[in-house]
Amino acid sequence: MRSAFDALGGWAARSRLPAAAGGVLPIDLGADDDGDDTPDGPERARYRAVFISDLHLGTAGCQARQLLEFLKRHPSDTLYLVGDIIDGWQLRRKWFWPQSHNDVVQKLLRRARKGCRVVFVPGNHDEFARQFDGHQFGGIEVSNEAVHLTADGRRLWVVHGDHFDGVIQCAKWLAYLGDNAYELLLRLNRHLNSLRARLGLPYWSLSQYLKHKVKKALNYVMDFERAVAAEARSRGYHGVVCGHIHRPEMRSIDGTLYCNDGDWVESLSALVEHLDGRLELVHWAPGALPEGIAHGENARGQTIIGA
Ligand SMILES: [Mn+2]
Repeated sequence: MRSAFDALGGWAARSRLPAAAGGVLPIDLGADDDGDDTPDGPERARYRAVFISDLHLGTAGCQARQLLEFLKRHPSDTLYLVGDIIDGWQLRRKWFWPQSHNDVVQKLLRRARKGCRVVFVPGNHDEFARQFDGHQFGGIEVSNEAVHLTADGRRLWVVHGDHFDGVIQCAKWLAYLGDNAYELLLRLNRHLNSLRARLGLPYWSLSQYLKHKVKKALNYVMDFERAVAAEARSRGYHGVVCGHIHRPEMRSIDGTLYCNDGDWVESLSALVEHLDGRLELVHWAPGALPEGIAHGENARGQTIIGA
């Protein structure tokens, strides 16, 4: 459901929010030591590139601790932050900034300081950053769209993806719902699953259930994927890396590689490029879940690697 709400949120933001909020980022730049002893320098990198998006820092749904664990174990030469990193919309409504979210931001800045090239491609929830296209913050490059060249010579267009909402008609009915509805849904889902855990039942994702049940949402996803791949193809790229719809995917669409790195609200997924240029979608096992819940598959039935 995030996808569709998010999508419509994009329209809402463009229509009613000022383009440049101009707010000060709630980042504490104080401590340098995040307790991670693993050097992030290129000499120790296990991955050529890592792509993550839709962290939604500043919302209760963000799985910041899981993300920190993932980042510690996935050093890379280049790290792409493919949008919706800090949720400016939610922060404007209600201030929510726990220590773990601050730790993520510090970790990203630290990684940039240690020699990792960090590229931030803003999304619709952090569109305030789009005005800083071409600038740098603490070593993090801001770029409204980027091009990644893989080790095997493929040119990938890196973009958040919200600009494709406008060309997709199927999701218009969702305009009547909003971000708050999604937050409520996630909270409901958490309570439901803590109850299910106590009853010894496996994790069950309400929003994933709805996503699969609501045909229009599915149509939206398909249309989104095709639209993004088609645009990448028309621009002459071999493929595209995006986020936005919170649905991890890597497949060829009419000969163009479509990669969606997922999100850190539910999917806990990332796209990685190995040193030889091979791309892989990785699913982080939610280590914080109680015993007996993570059975090697995540909520979408995909095999988990990592952890
Ligand atoms: Mn988005």
